Amino acid sequence: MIRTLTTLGLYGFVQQALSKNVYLDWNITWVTAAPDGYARPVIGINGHWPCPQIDVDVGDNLIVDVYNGLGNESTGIHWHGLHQNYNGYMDGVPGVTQCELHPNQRMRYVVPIPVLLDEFIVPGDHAPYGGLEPLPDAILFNDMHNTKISVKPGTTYLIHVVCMGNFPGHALVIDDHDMTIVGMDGIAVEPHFLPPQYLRVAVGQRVDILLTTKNDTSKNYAIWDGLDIDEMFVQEGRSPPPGYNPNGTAWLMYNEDAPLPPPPIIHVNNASLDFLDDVTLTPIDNLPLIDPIQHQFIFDVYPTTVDGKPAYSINNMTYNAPDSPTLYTAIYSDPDACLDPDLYGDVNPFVVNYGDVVEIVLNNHHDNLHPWHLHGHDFQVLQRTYPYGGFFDGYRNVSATPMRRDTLMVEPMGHFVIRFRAMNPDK
Ligand SMILES: [Cu+2]
Repeated sequence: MIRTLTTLGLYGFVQQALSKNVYLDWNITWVTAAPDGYARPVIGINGHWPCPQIDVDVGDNLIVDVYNGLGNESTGIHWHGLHQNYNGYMDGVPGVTQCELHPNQRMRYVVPIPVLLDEFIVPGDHAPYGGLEPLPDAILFNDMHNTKISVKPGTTYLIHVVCMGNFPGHALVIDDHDMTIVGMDGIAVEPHFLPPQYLRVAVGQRVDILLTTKNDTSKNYAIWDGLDIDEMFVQEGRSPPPGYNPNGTAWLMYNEDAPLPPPPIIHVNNASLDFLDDVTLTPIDNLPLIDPIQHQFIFDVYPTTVDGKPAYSINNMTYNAPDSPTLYTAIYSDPDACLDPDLYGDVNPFVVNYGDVVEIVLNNHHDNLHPWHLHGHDFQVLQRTYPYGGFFDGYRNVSATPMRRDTLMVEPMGHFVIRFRAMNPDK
């Protein structure tokens, strides 16, 4: 039986040092793991799961020789959060920035390590399914169940939260501790004191938090993580299976001898008001709104089906894999010809010039929320509606210094508007 997992990672910060080459040899294979007590096949590296930690310093070159030992799946390695500036062919997106890495094939990834707040890697995993998205069977903190995180009293910690599951999003509460948000998707933001709101993290998003521990070490505190029930059940029109537990618990440990308390009970009455609206944050660099724009692309996204299976369309087109990776088509064509959208085939291409300012308006005509991720760039978020906030009909109260990130959630039957300068071609 294949069970699915959804995970939250709390990861360390890379340190400044002299640059060096860091060489790794990875054999990607199926391994059997049972982090929640149920054995299942998972994708591992060199026979291990959890996958090995990579230790690098800012300025290093990470050089990874990857062998696909899966046998029955092609793959690619995406270094989520590393924007691969002028290095797009290392971005690991099969069919777009590279060919699929088929079983028994090898590829060397060379990845410069920039200054950043957080990042994680995603081995590409095709997960075909014949109906609604599979429900996660368990929540893992740092690849474990019932995770205990030891802390010292009276200490301020920088915590990196990474939502690395596939579906759905999460909410995170640390009982009786306040959190201050200082970064999102690697962008440092003006510190934002979280209470009374809760933190919501969509798939692929990263959040950096300061947390100051108590001086009293007599008690431990539960860390509560909840899967987004709206996204899984309410909006999908399905019921939870009997006994389904959408919550996971870990503990902040002050005292090994003290009991492990149950998680707090939280009540979310209004998803749009009780959760922090990340669009209201301000990047610490105060980058002004990028203006004027050279392109405005409007994406109307609808749920649909392909061969009877659920799918989504952008402007009436579902995803068509290009015949050859789009990046290769651009690199190997005549510099003038590569600006012609027809060159790329039936793949819904939007071609822009280097340095152009691009605005994307995304109207979500589905009554569920979805995270959207842009590779290779951070984008400014001009606006994002509450659930059922309607489709784009003009700008509303745009900040002069908009929030930036690389993964953004659009609410059901609502829209967002993002803007970025296209400054990341390949070499
Ligand atoms: Cu990514």
